Amino acid sequence: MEKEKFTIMGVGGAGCRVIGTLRQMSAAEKIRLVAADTDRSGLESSGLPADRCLLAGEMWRGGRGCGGNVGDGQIAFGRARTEIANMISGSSMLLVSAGLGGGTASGGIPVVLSEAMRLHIPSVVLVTLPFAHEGNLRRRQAVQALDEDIHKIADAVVAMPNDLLFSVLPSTAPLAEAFRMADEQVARTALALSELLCAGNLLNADFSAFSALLKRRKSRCSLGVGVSRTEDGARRPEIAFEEMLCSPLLGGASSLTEADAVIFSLLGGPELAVGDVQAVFSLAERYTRPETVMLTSASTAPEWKGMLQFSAVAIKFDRQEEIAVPGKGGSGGRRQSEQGSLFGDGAVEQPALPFDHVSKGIMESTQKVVWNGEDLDIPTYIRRNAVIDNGQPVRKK
Ligand SMILES: Nc1nc2c(ncn2[C@@H]2O[C@H](COP(=O)(O)OP(=O)(O)OP(=O)(O)O)[C@@H](O)[C@H]2O)c(=O)[nH]1
Ligand SMILES: [Mg+2]
Repeated sequence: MEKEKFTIMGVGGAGCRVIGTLRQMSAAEKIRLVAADTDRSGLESSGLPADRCLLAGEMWRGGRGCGGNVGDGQIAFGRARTEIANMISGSSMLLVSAGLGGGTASGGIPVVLSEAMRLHIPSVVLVTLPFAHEGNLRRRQAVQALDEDIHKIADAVVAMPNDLLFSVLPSTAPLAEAFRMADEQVARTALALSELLCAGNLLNADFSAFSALLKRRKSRCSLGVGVSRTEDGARRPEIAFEEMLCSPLLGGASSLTEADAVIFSLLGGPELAVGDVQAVFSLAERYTRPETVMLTSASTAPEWKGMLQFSAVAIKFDRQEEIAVPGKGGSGGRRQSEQGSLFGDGAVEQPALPFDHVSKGIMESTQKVVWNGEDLDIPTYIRRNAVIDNGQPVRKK
């Protein structure tokens, strides 16, 4: 995959700021950066030229944002499907970055993803979840957008709680400082993921393996990024690794040691030596358990000259979660039956029919009909996470 065809889209205020941060990194020069917001000032903070920006719902929202209203974000983006499709068409992969909890990103991202799906563009979502002190409404909106829409359409989702920042920041740290740190970490991770997924790298992660790890709905992610430079001399790999371990969105070394899966990615200039690769990955192995699933990638590019960046996305699975099947369309989750005891001894597996949520069709761009916190346009069996079986329990041998 050519890097020029890898598109990173920032959605909403936080997403646009991540794009602004990426623009200042020379290593992001070859990636196509675009931004979409309902707020004109958000797009300005991306620093992108007008032809790379989409001001959704301009006539109706007046370029002032959605003020935390998810329904407005949904409608504004729903009415801009053609523009969204034009922005992403021709991409070989799309990474969408945002902070969930407000109106624009929580409502708009599912629309962007459904357009990507229609155009057969694989999508990866990299989002932060609101700080606890932002209140329950923002948290609920973020979780609802993730669980009810984003996880069902995206090929891979990395969602990190902003609260992890407090593992390294004192509680008296100004909020602006915390957000600046988050922007930098998310931008660096977006860069690492784009390198990880571009072909032609030294070690290249297989997208279906990547997607299988990150498609599970109830996984918790955290991420660490460390950078070292030529001036650090022979200890470059160790310094990058140590910085990654202290990274604000990682949540400490225990996030690695307790992870079920970790995606490691090493980026460097043409001078990257075999010894550097060995040194950094052997350190990584020391901090993971033998049973941890590891996906690794190492790549070099001229624009990384003199720099070494090591990043980790640590994933902890929810034990109750379905076992994901790799690949687009997912061909349906397959869930170990929790009802096995109905058939005696718990020695029963219940096959699930491959039903996937694809889209709400014409309901996608309309205001949600919500009752008791449930979106009634979504079929009940999806809302309730029901496993639809073929009526044929299979006995385990
Ligand atoms: N990384 C980062 N996160 C931010 C920043 N500002 C806000 N956030 C987080 O992102 C969440 C969503 O905020 P915004 O991006 O402003 O929301 P939006 O998607 O633009 O939606 P509306 O403003 O309601 O239209 C917040 O709840 C915060 O947790 C920022 O400057 N950087
Ligand atoms: Mg906003």
